Amino acid sequence: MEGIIIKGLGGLYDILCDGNIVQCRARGVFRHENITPYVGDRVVIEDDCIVDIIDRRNTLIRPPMANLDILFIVAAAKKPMPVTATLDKMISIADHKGIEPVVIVTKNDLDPKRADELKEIYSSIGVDVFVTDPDSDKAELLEFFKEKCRGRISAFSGASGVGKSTLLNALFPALGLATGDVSRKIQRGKHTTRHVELYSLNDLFGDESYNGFIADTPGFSMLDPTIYDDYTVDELPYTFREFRPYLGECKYTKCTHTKEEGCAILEALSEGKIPKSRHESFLELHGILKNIHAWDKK
Ligand SMILES: Nc1nc2c(ncn2[C@@H]2O[C@H](COP(=O)(O)OP(=O)(O)OP(=O)(O)O)[C@@H](O)[C@H]2O)c(=O)[nH]1
Ligand SMILES: [Mg+2]
Ligand SMILES: [Zn+2]
Repeated sequence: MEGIIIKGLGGLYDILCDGNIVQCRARGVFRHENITPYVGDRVVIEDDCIVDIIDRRNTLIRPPMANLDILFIVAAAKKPMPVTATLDKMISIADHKGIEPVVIVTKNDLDPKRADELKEIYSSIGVDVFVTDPDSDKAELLEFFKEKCRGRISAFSGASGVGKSTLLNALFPALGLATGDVSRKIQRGKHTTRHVELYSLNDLFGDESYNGFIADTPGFSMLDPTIYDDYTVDELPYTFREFRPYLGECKYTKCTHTKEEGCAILEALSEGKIPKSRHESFLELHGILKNIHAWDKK
């Protein structure tokens, strides 16, 4: 039988199989081969055991998921403070893996000016952006789900406390997800959501032909270093979508787009065609990836 993993906790997996949920363990061979089944994996099961993982389209380390089509990158306008470097890392990783990034800015009520700035930055690079707060009209976002998420796997991801579960509840009240506070002193979420779980949009929309899933995921702490699994410093510029028109236009073919004269990216930056915060994130990622690369070569 074939199914899709909708939840995995402590080595026990919930697999949606012909409309039923079957609990399975993974066959030992996966452990020996160091392969972890992920939520989103399509799997073959036999006797309550996962015996095969069907070829994945992609995997993410954070959130740990397979076969993602759309990544909703959620940031709060305030509380916790938005970190554009984190958003940019996530967009870079999503773009590299063929996952469509969509930005959602929550808590517009707390800082509408910052929410606007974020909307401006990400709209300007061609990413869909939604701005929300508890009183905002969710019809446009629901419409987006109905149009874009049919037959697809999508996930809400972002720092702890930005309001991922709160927004999912507002969109789909039947979910009834637990939500938590943001600590006043350190302005960080309390890691309320503890596991990745896929929810069937068939159930949520009451449409058996819909065939899509949305996941809530645990928020990460903002200090977490991002783990890079599969791209190098040379590929990095291509994962910044607004850089692409300028790549190949620099004076030096080995231009790193960090400080060289005659750099087309730096020129576009100075002309305001590339948002400043995006290039700052690029520099940060460049610094990290350069060192990983050097380390790998040793
Ligand atoms: N003012 C305001 N508060 C919000 C908004 N959205 C969420 N919150 C509050 O933010 C806090 C955290 O919300 P959660 O939905 O638990 O956040 P989360 O992103 O799911 O957090 P983790 O599960 O820890 O990753 C709760 O107290 C929510 O009520 C918003 O738009 N405006
Ligand atoms: Mg949550
Ligand atoms: Zn350059």
